[in-house]
Amino acid sequence: MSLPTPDLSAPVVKTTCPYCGVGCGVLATPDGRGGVAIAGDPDHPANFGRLCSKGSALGETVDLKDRLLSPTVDGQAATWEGALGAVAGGLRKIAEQHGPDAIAFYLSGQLLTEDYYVANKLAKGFLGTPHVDTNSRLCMSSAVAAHRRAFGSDTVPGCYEDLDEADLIVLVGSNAAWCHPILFRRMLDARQRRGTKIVTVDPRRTQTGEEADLHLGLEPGSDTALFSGLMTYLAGQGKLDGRFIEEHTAGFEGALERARQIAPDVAATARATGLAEAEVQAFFDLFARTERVVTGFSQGANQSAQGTDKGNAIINCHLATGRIGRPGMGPLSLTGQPNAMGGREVGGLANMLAAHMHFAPEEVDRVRRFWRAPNIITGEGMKAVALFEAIERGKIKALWVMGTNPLVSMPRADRIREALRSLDLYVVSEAVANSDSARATAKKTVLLPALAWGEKDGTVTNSERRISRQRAFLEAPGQARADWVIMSDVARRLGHGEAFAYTSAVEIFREHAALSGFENDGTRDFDLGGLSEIGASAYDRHLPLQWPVPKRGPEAKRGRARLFADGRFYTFDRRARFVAVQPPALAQPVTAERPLVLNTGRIRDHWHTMTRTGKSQRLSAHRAVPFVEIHPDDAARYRLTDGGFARVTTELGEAILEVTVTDGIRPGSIFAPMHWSDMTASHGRAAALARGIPDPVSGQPELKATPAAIEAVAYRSRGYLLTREVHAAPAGWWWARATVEGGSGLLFATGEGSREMALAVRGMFPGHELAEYVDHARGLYRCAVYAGDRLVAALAVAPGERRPEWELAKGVFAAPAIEAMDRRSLLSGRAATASAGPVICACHGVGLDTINAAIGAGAGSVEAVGAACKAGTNCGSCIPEIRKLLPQALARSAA
Ligand SMILES: Nc1nc2c(c(=O)[nH]1)N[C@H]1C(S)=C(S)[C@@H](COP(=O)(O)OP(=O)(O)OC[C@H]3O[C@@H](n4cnc5c(=O)[nH]c(N)nc54)[C@H](O)[C@@H]3O)O[C@H]1N2
Ligand SMILES: Nc1nc2c(c(=O)[nH]1)N[C@H]1C(S)=C(S)[C@@H](COP(=O)(O)OP(=O)(O)OC[C@H]3O[C@@H](n4cnc5c(=O)[nH]c(N)nc54)[C@H](O)[C@@H]3O)O[C@H]1N2
Ligand code: SF4
Ligand SMILES: [Mo]
Repeated sequence: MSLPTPDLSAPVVKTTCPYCGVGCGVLATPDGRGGVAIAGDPDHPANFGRLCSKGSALGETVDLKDRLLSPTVDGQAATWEGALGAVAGGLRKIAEQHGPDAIAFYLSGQLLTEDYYVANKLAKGFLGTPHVDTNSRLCMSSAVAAHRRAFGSDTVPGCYEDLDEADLIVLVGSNAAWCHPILFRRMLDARQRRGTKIVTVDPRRTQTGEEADLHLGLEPGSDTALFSGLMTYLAGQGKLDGRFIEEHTAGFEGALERARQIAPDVAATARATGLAEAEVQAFFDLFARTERVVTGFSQGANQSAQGTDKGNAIINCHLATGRIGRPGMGPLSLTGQPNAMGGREVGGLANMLAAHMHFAPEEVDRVRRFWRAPNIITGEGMKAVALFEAIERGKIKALWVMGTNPLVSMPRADRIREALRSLDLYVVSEAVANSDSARATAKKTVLLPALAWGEKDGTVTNSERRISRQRAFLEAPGQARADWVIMSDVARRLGHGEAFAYTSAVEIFREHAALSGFENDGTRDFDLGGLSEIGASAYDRHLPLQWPVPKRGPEAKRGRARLFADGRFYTFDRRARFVAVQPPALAQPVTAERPLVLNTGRIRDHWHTMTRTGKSQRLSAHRAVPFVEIHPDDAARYRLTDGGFARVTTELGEAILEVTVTDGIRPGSIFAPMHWSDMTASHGRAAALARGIPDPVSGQPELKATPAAIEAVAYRSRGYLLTREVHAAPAGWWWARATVEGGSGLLFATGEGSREMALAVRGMFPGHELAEYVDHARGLYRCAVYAGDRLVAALAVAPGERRPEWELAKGVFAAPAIEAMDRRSLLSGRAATASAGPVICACHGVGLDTINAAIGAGAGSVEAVGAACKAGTNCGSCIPEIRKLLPQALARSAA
């Protein structure tokens, strides 16, 4: 078939950031040579021109290095004909032999709505397998379940403008300063403009907590006690909205009674959450006396064995005060992925059918008729955790993974890798060739090259139900194809050509919109009926629009910012439901053997498994190695030192991580980022250590609280190696890889001394000129490798206690030509000029030492620091860190 060709004549293309659920508008200006200049879109209502560090660095991630550019079958290059034949043939055979429900799809909130729609339709209507789930199970499914229990539908009631108009913003289990940076800036703006108070609820004091007016560092997993206590308190203080409860809700009495049992008063709440009474009292007072409250919640709530109850405990407090659907108030689920919402809209979760419809017989029949589906499914499929367990048991014979990297991001990932081997067919649609999941193998393994951001066309929906366009501005590279094109081709080979005869994304969008409006008449929240006849040029010009967009009525063209202002919900009696929640309990208590609670999550500048942000040297500078955060008391107990190494062990395996000692974490807890994989580190896959016990309602696995043990690990030497091309680390090293300007950097630790290292290095670069500094008595070795005048590698080895500082060498390595002075400083390890220190501001590459120097020289505010050294003046993601440095540096210079 002929593929849609992007219009490359327009110099500036309006598109949407492919990272978080804020959904910022991006202006992309391709340079015609495969590169692109990136700016924020001033007209986009999610960001009004701003971009965070990740969005700003998008231009550094579009090169074709590491890309999967042609199909492969069992590791051998294949034609599309061959690869698609293998997929279609395999699926047909497995369906015939074992039934269609031996086939599973594992999709992603990073697919475009059009891709997602086609996957869902193919699996649930035509192949006839219900086993379609997505990484959104690990991400948003508890919020979905909480919405459905409370509202009868998966509806986000409010919008971003509510943050501008709130007087109190409560953030529960959200590190928005790092994970939703542009929304967080909006919250800080509200504070500046109208004095909005910000409260954070998180066992860790993150950068978000640092910025908050009140930080509640509660015990892991105790959120239902906090919000039960709040409900009890609001009732006791006469702060409930009796009329709203009476007219628009059901189940209040039971929920309040349960809340009173869990947390009868402030003191009991404090005990159950490990907070001080005064903190609890301050929060309750603030909530009680402030009408305009938005409660944002994210993974500290969702990724929990009580995730759904946490969501409902929050929603209960909003329903009880009638603070929903009106400007400046409401619960607001902060979605993670760029199209977490779009996936829910098409029905990508195993417990949904399509277009926010489930499995009532009339819904199944409606979807069947609309699709003219020969094999419509009639009930729910397995959710992610159960689905991968079914692979282990041999029940699933074929798995198609699309747009996600489960061998890094699924709990129990090491077990899953083993299980995949026994699959008869394992298909991976990927943009990169070397992701951990693309390198796994089964009896038959097919890799299909997918178009990536900038090359593909379609829509995404952000946290506030706003549908925006992603537009292509680069040529399709190699043989890569859009995911929907690939799937439609497979459908055709299976004899379903007519139902998948799409020739462009807009045709799919129209069908998706039409299904949402089909026999709807206001009975379902999700309705894009008004867009079901959108023409190709209107779709191309499509402006960001918030659903519902029904066919008739005032919202037909404009969409709608808020729902539920009329107090009418999507339950059968149109009343919202209070939910009686469970008292807090961790899914797995800690034991003497595993006494710590392992919490996992994100850092500022990396996205998930780093297949994209890992390409950017700017984004790799902020945190270059996988690490574990631990409280000073625990560090002392386990004899760990800041900057040293620790082995973190759970029942699932182990990781070796650099230790960060911080009082931002509670004693008894440790935190490790989820980002490092086998691609980027030797022992850094912290995400795989999670046990992932699912929430009983949503099936979302617990990823924030796995019992763990920790112990110190000592290496004799540590060092760095900078090379022009990626250099494989010798077996036996601990290593982490980061992209640096001009090449690739390896930070390593080994059991060898400087003497052995010197010998090894000489063998690594035969035929090159080596300049060395050797001091084996002190365990030091430094070496610069030249090819003529060109610096091709630089290495330093030092005793194992601390990582040798590499900022200076990185600076020399980045320079196009090397000066004599630089040659000397590479070997001496001392800068000819002052070093900038570790990078704080990724956009302008400003280091810690530079910022401290600016403060020392009199810059007394974030703005003054920006004026002095540019730090924090582009995306602002580092402003919280700069603000934290201010008092420290001022105190130092005063002393
Ligand atoms: N930089 C960056 N931004 C991202 C992403 C990324 O990879 N990198 N990913 C995106 C995606 S898909 C998602 S889902 C979002 C996630 O965004 P967030 O949910 O903000 O991020 P996390 O770091 O996963 O977890 C948030 C916080 O939950 C806290 N927490 C742990 N246990 C508990 C608990 O029991 N109660 C409470 N109240 N809090 C707890 C953790 O300490 C952590 O600070 O970020 C999105 N944005
Ligand atoms: N322990 C622990 N585990 C976690 C979490 C946690 O907090 N702790 N968070 C969970 C959450 S919230 C999430 S969202 C997941 C995220 O985890 P994943 O979804 O596994 O992470 P990504 O790295 O975003 O994977 C996306 C993959 O799709 C590929 N890709 C990019 N563009 C395209 C495209 O257009 N088409 C196709 N077919 N492929 C493409 C990328 O190269 C990449 O390999 O991790 C979950 N796992
Ligand atoms: S906040 Fe950052 S990562 Fe999220 S959409 Fe905006 S620019 Fe992209
Ligand atoms: Mo997520």
